[in-house]
Amino acid sequence: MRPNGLKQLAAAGTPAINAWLSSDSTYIAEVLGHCGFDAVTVDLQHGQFGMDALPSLLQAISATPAMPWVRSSGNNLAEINKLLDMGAYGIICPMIETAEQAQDLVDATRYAPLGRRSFGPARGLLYGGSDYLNNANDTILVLAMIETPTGLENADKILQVPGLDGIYIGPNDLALSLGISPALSWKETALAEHIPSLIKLCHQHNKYSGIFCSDVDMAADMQAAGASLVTPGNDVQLLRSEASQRIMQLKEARS
Ligand code: 3PY
Ligand code: MG
Repeated sequence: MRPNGLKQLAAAGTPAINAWLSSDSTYIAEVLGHCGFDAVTVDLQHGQFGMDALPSLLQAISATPAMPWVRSSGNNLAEINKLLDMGAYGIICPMIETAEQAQDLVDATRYAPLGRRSFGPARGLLYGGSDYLNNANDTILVLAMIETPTGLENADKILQVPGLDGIYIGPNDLALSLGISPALSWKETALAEHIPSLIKLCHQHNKYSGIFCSDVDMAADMQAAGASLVTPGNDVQLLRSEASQRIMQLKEARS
């Protein structure tokens, strides 16, 4: 089976850099995949598109060196089975709060005996290779999002669920649910304590830690804190930030 580059990076202790696709443009998906990101994650939770957009987005990412990942819209076995069958090599599942919910996620993503994933890998076979069935459980990365106080409280138990590779921290929902404005810098809030503790906990359990970052400075801090994977903003944030920067530069050059 095609190896999962993200697992190889983690084994070497090298942090991965992940792109986040909130639009349904196959062109943008392909461009991001050629930029040097290790993975491109299609956001089915907040992206403004439905499941029908997924096959072409995953095909576009598969035409690049980046690994095709998806954030599912929820912890739903039928949806997650389909995403894997379409060739997703990583699943990030939002709002996991308990070990039982993490077990449901494992059930949806792993073939028996680890889980209850149904057989029908379709495009997974084309992208992964003919030995997909025997190697999918060990190759595909599965991350549970920790983004609520209950998830935070249960993180230790969640990380002990067999078949789960690790967690992906959602700092915006975590801030919101802790009564903190997501507009504040994480460094000025209780997140400054919670986020590094979560990453440390993953190291203690030898598990994977990913995190969404609002900007490149936060992503650099998270790399330094030992995160396995950082997402330095989504596609639209990258576009806005570069466009604003160029406009500002041209306006300043006038004076
Ligand atoms: C969060 O920060 O809550 C996220 O879900 C990031 O996408
Ligand atoms: Mg969230």
